[in-house]
Amino acid sequence: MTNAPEDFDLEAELAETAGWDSEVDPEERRDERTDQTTGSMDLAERHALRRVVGLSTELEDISEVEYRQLRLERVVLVGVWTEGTVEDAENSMAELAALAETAGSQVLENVYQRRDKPDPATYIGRGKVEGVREIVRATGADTVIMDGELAPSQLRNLEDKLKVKVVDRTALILDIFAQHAKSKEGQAQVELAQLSYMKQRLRGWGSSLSRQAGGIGGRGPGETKIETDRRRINDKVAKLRRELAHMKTTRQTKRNERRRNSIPSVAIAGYTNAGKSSLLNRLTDAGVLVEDSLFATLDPTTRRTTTSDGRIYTMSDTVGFVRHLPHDLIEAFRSTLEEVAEADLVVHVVDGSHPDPEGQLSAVRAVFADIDASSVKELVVINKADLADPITLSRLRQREPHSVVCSAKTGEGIEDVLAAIEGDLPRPDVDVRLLLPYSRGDLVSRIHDHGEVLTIDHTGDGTLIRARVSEAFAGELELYTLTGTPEA
Ligand SMILES: Nc1nc2c(ncn2[C@@H]2O[C@H](COP(=O)(O)OP(=O)(O)OP(=O)(O)O)[C@@H](O)[C@H]2O)c(=O)[nH]1
Ligand SMILES: [Mg+2]
Repeated sequence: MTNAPEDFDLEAELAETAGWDSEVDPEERRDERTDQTTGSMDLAERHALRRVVGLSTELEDISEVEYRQLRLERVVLVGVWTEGTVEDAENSMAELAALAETAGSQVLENVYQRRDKPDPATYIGRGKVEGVREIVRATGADTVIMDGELAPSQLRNLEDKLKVKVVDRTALILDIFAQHAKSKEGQAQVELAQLSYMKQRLRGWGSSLSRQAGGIGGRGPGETKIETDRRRINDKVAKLRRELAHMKTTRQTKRNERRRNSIPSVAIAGYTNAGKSSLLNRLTDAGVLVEDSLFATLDPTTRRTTTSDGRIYTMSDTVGFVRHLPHDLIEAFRSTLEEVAEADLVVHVVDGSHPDPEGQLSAVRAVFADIDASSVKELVVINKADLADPITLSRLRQREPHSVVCSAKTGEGIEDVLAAIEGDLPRPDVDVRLLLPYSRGDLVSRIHDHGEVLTIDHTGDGTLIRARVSEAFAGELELYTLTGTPEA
């Protein structure tokens, strides 16, 4: 157990870092210069952050193992900015603030540091840790949230120095998912992701607990406990996987049913808060929850709808994506995300009023690649046209030739979206000429629902129809198919 890569010797590490406070980090010196020129630590700007009061976010004990509860109330956000422009860094911090607020925390301060790469021991520069400590003390924050996925050792070192709870962006996203999952399947998926995250970090939490008990290096009993915890987590993971596999079968059955009837499916996907649920509501009167919050939707909703010529297809809303979506979550949500991979068309919604819509498009496509959905036909819907800058809209239109602009809020462009979706749906492609007896009204309505009716005549012998239908359906209709040259 102690040989696991993430396990390192805490005592040795602490001894090694004992002198840090008096050392000046070389990164740090340059950092201070950068700060002066960019004004990135500008106090006024930091205070400009919206403050949201209330709502503690105590995670329920999601497993029987001893689990570090996330109670994020008064938080300080800390980022490391390694590449890109100042604007990119600020967008990233603004997104972290939105995530923190969605989780129910009050953001007190927001600081980031320019570095070539995160410090292996403390993520931010060693000298900067003291600065953050000052901020924590001055604001009375109880938690520091780091903008990234940190190694357990980094979290532990930071907690040791900052004397408050330190969580990373991944834990924060998992926490939001845990709060928002409603369906049984969604809850099981989040729990699975949380367990995988925890499992890799048991040692980290463990040392904090043992510190409370007074023995920093107190391995003996602690180790045994971690062993048991790990085993219990493994058992729980196995149980959840079995349950999820069962739920997947149920969904697969429904999907097969749709496929048998050749009902085309459209998946609405995109960055979180882009307006996916609003668009589904606009297009189908779905009545799905819309909220100005990140990851408002976790459980996919599917609605049946029809094209202007009456063919049935389905449209589903899906969980939103975000930059660096935690890998544990993608894994856990894989079966839900398969809906996107198996759709006939992906409607990729992007928020045209966001400061970096291109960044959102590529973050979403990175997830598409991860879930093998890159080959599905994609229609880009540039939403929030009512708020967006026209220059941004035309830039996006140019970059994404297969796109439409709309506002799910005002309804502007919605007709164009519908037309574009219809144009992209697979079309039934077998021409048939049928004479159906009047007793088979059911078949006539199925042809209306799933095929394209070209002509229809009610004759003395029955309903005479020329239509285009799918190959499978054409097979079913064989008995009534007329051969020979159609009469005029
Ligand atoms: N101004 C404006 N606001 C919009 C538009 N579309 C959606 N919104 C708002 O954007 C916010 C997010 O909308 P949702 O439809 O919940 O977004 P989503 O993509 O489903 O978000 P998640 O489920 O959280 O990933 C809500 O406050 C909506 O009212 C639009 O066209 N214009
Ligand atoms: Mg939604």
